[in-house]
Amino acid sequence: MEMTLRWYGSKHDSVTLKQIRQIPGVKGVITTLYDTMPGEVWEEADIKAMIDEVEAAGLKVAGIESVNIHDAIKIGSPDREQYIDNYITTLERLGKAGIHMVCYNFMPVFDWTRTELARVRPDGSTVLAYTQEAVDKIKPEEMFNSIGSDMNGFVMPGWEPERMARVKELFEMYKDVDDEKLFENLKYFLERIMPVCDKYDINMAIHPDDPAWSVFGLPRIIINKENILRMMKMVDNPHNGVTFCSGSYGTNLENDLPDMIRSLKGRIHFAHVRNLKFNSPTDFEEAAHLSSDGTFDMYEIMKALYEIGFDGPIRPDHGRMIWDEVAMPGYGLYDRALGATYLNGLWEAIEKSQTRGL
Ligand code: CS2
Ligand code: MN
Repeated sequence: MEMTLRWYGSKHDSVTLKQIRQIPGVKGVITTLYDTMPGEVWEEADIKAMIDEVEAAGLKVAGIESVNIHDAIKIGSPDREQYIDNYITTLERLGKAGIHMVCYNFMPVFDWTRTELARVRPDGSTVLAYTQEAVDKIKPEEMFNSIGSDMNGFVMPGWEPERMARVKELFEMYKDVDDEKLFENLKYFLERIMPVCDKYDINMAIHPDDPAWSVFGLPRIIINKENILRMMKMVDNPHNGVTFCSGSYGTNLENDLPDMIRSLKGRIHFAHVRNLKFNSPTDFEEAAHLSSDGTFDMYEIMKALYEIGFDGPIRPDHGRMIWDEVAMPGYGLYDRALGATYLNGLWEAIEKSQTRGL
């Protein structure tokens, strides 16, 4: 595996490349062109500038999170052709620039959903949290207002105010899209992009829906082992793979994370590893990465990744806000650096115990 950190670019991130380079074992970043909109073609010069900036800091761009998918593609409306063509051009340009992993998601309307961005834990740290009870009480268009003020002045990807202003309209556009239709539209999209992925060896890594169930009655398909295996089979190409995000699949306690990892051997192209602490099956918060701080056995997750021979980029996912840091919720430096170090420690121990036959 290749340890990385997500970076939002010098214009948007409170964390610098210099700081990232000083985290032991972190050699690369996962980034994107944050000023582009879904559906736009990425300019070659912008891609080059992004790579040059990262390389000048002694790091590499280990992959893109995300090249976002235009709603027309998810809805399957006639204008999707143009947006798929644009997506293909962007992939072609990324491939030519030496980028081989692209993360994306296929969630309608909302990207990840949380009901609190700064829940205070007993140690005084603050974390992102979710309760189904809170979601059940509000309308989708109120979602942004309820968390917008907790963003510490940052604009969070997936929660851009311009997009949230259109929530009602977006719901209307998705009204005829159910799970089956969404699967069909995903298949159509993947079939169209696989040739360019084959040509430039680009691994597509779909991010799970978060939480891993339907919110506000919207269809959600990338939620469990059955559905993800269906997706692998429906477009059976090694470039059609997944981002294994423990904190997203893990929102559903019925998902057996190490078992899912083993069943996806060869198709996990990117990993997000974080822990959650459940207070009840529908109330969870994003704990520190350490197993004992949350509900998941992080050793078993890392061991499963090791055993399937996972060699792609991996990153700690959302961190807690600690030591008075002011940053984008989930994306401060300190707790993610601790997370990276902990995951590196687990990996070294697993590797040595296996290679030394202990
Ligand atoms: C991420 C997602 O911050 C997060 O929760 O894991 O927003 C992820 O980047 C997208 O869903 C991937 O397209
Ligand atoms: Mn994730």
